[in-house]
Amino acid sequence: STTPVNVTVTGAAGQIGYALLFRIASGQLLGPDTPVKLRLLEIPQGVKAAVGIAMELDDCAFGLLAGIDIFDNPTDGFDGANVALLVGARPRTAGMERSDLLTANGGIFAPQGAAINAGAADDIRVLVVGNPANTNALVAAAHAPDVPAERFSAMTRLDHNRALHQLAKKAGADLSDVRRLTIWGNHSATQYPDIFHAEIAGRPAVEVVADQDWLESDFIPTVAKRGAAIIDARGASSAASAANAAIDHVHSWVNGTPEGDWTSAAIVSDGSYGVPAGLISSFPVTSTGGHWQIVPDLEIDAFSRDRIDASVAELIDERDAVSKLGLL
Ligand code: NAX
Repeated sequence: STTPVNVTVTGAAGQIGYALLFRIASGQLLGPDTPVKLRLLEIPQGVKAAVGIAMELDDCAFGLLAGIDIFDNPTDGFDGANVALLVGARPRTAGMERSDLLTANGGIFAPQGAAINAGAADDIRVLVVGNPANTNALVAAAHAPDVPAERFSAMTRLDHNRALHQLAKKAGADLSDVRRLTIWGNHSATQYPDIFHAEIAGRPAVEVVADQDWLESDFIPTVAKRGAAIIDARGASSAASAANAAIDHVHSWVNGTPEGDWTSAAIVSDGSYGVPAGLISSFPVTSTGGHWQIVPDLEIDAFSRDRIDASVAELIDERDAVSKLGLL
């Protein structure tokens, strides 16, 4: 179809925004046959920089870019949106208590959810990137009662991609041979990257690697703490890799996941795997027809159970905290 898809990006003038917008406009989000209209949402102080990015987008002469509009309020920013990438958030600053962080982000994601409810297109799909991503998605979804909860998701695809690389490197395998990895739980240091169902060139990953010590003391902490390692090395948080993961997430959601494989995304729980229904938690997921499905019936051993439970406990804590703050 030649009708452009409206893609709203919040935090458009930030570092992830800068890495993301050019890839969306070049067709990597929705494919080479789908024109896009960008709706850039910033806070008033970010608008001038967003105008500059729009100038650069114009200067790329992307054939698929059907228009760019810039907004400083969510009501206009989400009007008619088909896809919304919620990147802008309030970062944790030194000395900030968790309740301060959740309150500040509630002040962003509650009105954005309400604006999505009021004005987004019927097929709206929302990806929350801004941290704390799972709980921000929960808050946004709670303020959009007319939008099915399954249309709200939070990003663990960067964690998934980080895990893919680490496992392929350890096994000396091609990335394309690694399948069925899973990130469970929260996009935080408690996340659990699970290789017990993973395969490398068709063989169980745990047989190929067969190194429990590596799994516990290297793989899991390396994946979970990769964000901090990037900040340490680069002096700035992950941006291009985060943008890449956001592209991957939406592309998988809209265009489907390959037969025989799955990916990871934080989506609303239906109670699967002991994750309380309604929480937005990362699961192994496939997508067909534009809908995520949680991969069913995986066996979870005691080692995995403990780690999934720990991350889910953190999500329950965050949910209870935003609930107490009146944000749900
Ligand atoms: P930046 O600080 O570079 O950019 C954030 C932008 O958001 C700024 O331009 C700011 O003006 C804008 N903004 C703030 N409040 C807004 C609002 N209410 N409406 C619209 N725009 C608003 O941060 P950046 O490095 O781009 O990171 C953005 C978010 O992604 C952060 O919350 C960060 O923690 C999170 N990340 C999430 C990841 C994930 O895997 N889920 C990984 C990367 C990243 O750490």
